[in-house]
Amino acid sequence: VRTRLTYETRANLAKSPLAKRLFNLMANKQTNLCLAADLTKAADILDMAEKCGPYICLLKTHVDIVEDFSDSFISSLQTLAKQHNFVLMEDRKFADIGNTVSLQYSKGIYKISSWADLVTAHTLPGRSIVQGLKAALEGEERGVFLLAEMSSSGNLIDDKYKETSVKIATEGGDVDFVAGVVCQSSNCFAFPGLIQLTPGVKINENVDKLGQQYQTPEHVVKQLGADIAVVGRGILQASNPQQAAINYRDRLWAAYTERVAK
Ligand code: 5IU
Repeated sequence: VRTRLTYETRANLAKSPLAKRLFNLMANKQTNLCLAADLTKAADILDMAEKCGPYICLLKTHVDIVEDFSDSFISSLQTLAKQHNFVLMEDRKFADIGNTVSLQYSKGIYKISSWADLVTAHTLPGRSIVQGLKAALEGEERGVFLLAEMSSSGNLIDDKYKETSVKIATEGGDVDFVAGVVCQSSNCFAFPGLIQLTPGVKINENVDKLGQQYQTPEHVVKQLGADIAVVGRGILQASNPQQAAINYRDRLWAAYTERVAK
């Protein structure tokens, strides 16, 4: 089973160069924590990235919520990513036809493909979404995480949608672009070269007021099969975000080492 294999082993099985890089980074830096930097001021995101950078493998943005977005914000973020050795993911959740997502990925104000190592996409439009995203690239090393499940209560995804999403991630000519799957269960996919990203992680809380459902770090890694756990408000709203990041990192990493030791 993929969840019993180490990140080092899985790096060697990955078809996506980005997945390989991220698996190796996680193993070397000893962290499987992703910070969801859902803040609306550029300076606040950079401040969080600075404080939490040493403890995360991935920093996830929603760039369209940043009120003072600028090119210098992006270059500062890239500098921090290099300095602290983490990867950048724009959680754009692309969901349109190939031609449109190609434009949304590379054009407009955000020019996402120019800076985001990874992006997320819905599989609803079919595999043409992967082709569309790939078509926007000009040789940059990039990857996509495809959504196969969501953490929100009452979401419309059923088993068939989940299975077909995983097929898109694992079959066909574009699998070298698919770095992983966003999902909530260890039986979601079998191929060990893909990374499972799992949001909905918080200590001391089960839900928020808008449909989010939370699990503990230990549960998502050991029971749900998460390779990388996404934590947003659990860190952002803590009285000491850096200490919270250390705490989440420690618990997530311990859960991973127990998982692969069994
Ligand atoms: N996110 C989810 N659930 C999902 C997917 C993405 O929460 O199923 I796909 C995103 C939304 C937010 C982050 O950016 O992960 C979770 O933030 P909190 O830890 O603050 O709930």
